[in-house]
This record gives sequence, structure tokens and C-alpha cells, in this order.
Amino acid sequence: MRFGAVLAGILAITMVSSAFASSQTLAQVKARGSLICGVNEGLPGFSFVDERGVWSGFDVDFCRALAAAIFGDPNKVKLAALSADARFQALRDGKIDVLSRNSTWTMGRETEFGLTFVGVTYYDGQGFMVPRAIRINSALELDGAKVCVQSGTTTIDNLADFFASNGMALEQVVSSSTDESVKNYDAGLCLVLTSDLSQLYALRLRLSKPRDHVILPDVISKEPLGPVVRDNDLQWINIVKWVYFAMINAEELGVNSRNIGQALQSQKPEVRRLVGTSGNFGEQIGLTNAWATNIVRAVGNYGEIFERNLGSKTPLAIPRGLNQLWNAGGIQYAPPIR
Ligand SMILES: N[C@@H](CCC(=O)N[C@@H](CS)C(=O)NCC(=O)O)C(=O)O
Repeated sequence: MRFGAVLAGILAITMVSSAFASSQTLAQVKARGSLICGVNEGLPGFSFVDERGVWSGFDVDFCRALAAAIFGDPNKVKLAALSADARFQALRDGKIDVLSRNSTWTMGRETEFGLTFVGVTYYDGQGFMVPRAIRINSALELDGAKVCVQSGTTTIDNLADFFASNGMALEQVVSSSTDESVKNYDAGLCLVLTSDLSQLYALRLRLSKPRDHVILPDVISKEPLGPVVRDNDLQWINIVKWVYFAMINAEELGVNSRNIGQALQSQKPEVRRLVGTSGNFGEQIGLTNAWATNIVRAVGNYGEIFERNLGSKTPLAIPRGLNQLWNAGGIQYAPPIR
């Protein structure tokens, strides 16, 4: 009997604490009046602050989309610049609400750190940059090369795997920030710079003579990049996940920041569910039914966000490739809102 009472007590405490954990983040964000979003310290195209202190980039826009979904205002977000080494601990410690920082989804990062990746906002892969003058065509010709690489990344692990599995000798020049890696490479302290391919294009622009450097065709890894949250708050996981899915679904349905006013008048059932003129989907995740309309109005659909930050009219000019929608040759795919 007494054992039963103790057990009931333990169960009650567990239920109360897990109910608390499961709704904590949104309540805290709302009480604070802003979202705290972890981003890269400086990576053009993804997360970059200009001389006037204005942030821009693909990952920054995801933070703004989340703020728009929650508050109806994309500016209710504080961006916390984090190094590769510090990012996951900052999330675990509750210093940020969400991490949107070119982070690769791996099994270990979820299981060891108690985190959840909500989706893949950008499919990337690791590559190599070398001086054009050395005239090589493949990473398999890099036996014995000195390679500049950053700590706390999947990059450094993939690099070791690639050289070991091809029986090649490797000398690493490790640094803890991109700035240092780029400076080391530019100064000739290493022959090769390795990172996610999207970043190599960005980093090449920072070299003293970008045209003197080539990116080799080899892609040695899968780098599914996406937003990360703590794994103990299902409501928050759903919010962050569906913000990403709403951006993809909006593009698929042809709803964008220019025609969002017309979309609100649309009679198409799928558009109506997205923009909240039918159904109750926003309220069911703790937001308002205008959540997706607010995202699209403030930051655009997925395609608009991609083009604005990374697309053909930007200095990076990265092709959509795998990040094209699934019905246009890529693998970006979102479950339906219904
Ligand atoms: N996607 C990889 C690499 C992410 C990463 O941090 N890459 C470096 C190399 S470019 C970076 O963004 N550094 C920026 C910085 O620390 O300032 C991961 O999640 O580990």
C-alpha cells in the first residue's frame, strides 16, 4: 500500500514535470517577447552581419520566419552568434531556444546531446578547395597534403575518414574559427581548405585572389543541415518543424510574399489550410491560424529565401540542386498540412 502511494507520487511528479518540460519553450519565448536563435558568427549567405550591424542569410531568415510565426513580427528575435565548438552546449544549457547554424544532422548529435534536428533545410556535402596552380582534378591526388579544417565539426571527422579509407597520409592544420582557417589557407599554411561545399563558395570570396582557387568536383559526405532544438519539448519541436514545412509547402503551392494577399482569398483547399482561412492548424501547435501567412509575408517561401541569400543573383550563385523541390528535380519535400 505504502509502496503504491510512493509509486503514485513518483508518477504524479514525473507527469507534472514532463508536462512542464513539454510546453516550456514557447511559454518562455512568449513571456520574454522574443526568440533567441543561435547562428553562425559569420558565414556569407547563411549568417552574416554587415558594418551597420544588420544580419542576413539563409539561417538568419529561418530565425525570422520562426519569430514571424510566433509573434507575427520577424524582428522579435535575438541572434546569438556561436562557434562550431560552442553551439550544441549553448542549446543544451537553454541559452538559446533554437540553433539555426549550418549544423549537420547526425545520429550522435541527437543521441549524445539530447537534441532533435527537425528537418533538412539545406542538403549539403563536404568538398575541397585548392590553388588552381597545383593543377589537380581530384581529391584522390591529395596524398600527404596539409589540410586546413575547423574543430567541433563533422568536417574534421569526414576528412580523417576520407584520407584513411583511401590509404592517404593526412596532415591537419586545425583552427577553431573560419576566419583563422581562411587566413591560414590564404597564407599558404596548408595546401587545401575543406568545409561544407556551400561554405567553400562563401569562403572563397574572402580570399585575396578568389579566382586563383578552384573547388574540386569530389563531394565526400552527406551534410544534411537543419535547425536543432532540445528533445524534451514536443510542442516546440512541432513549431520549429512546421515552420520549415510551411515554407516548403508555400513554394509548392505557389504562395509567395508578393501574392500572399491573393492567397488569403483563394478557394483552393490546400492554400486555405496553409494560410489559415480554413482549419485550425496554427492553434493546434500553440500559435495563431495566421502563422504561415505571417512567415510568407515577412520572409517569403523556401524558394524566395534560397534565392535571396544563395541564389543566382547573389555573389554565391549556388544552384538549387538537391534543394530544389521534390517535384522539380530536388529532394525538398514537406508533409501536407491537413
Ligand atoms: N556542417 C558542419 C560544419 C559546420 C561549421 O561550423 N563549419 C565551419 C567551417 S566553414 C563554420 O561554419 N565556421 C564558422 C565559424 O565558426 O565562424 C557541422 O555541422 O559540423
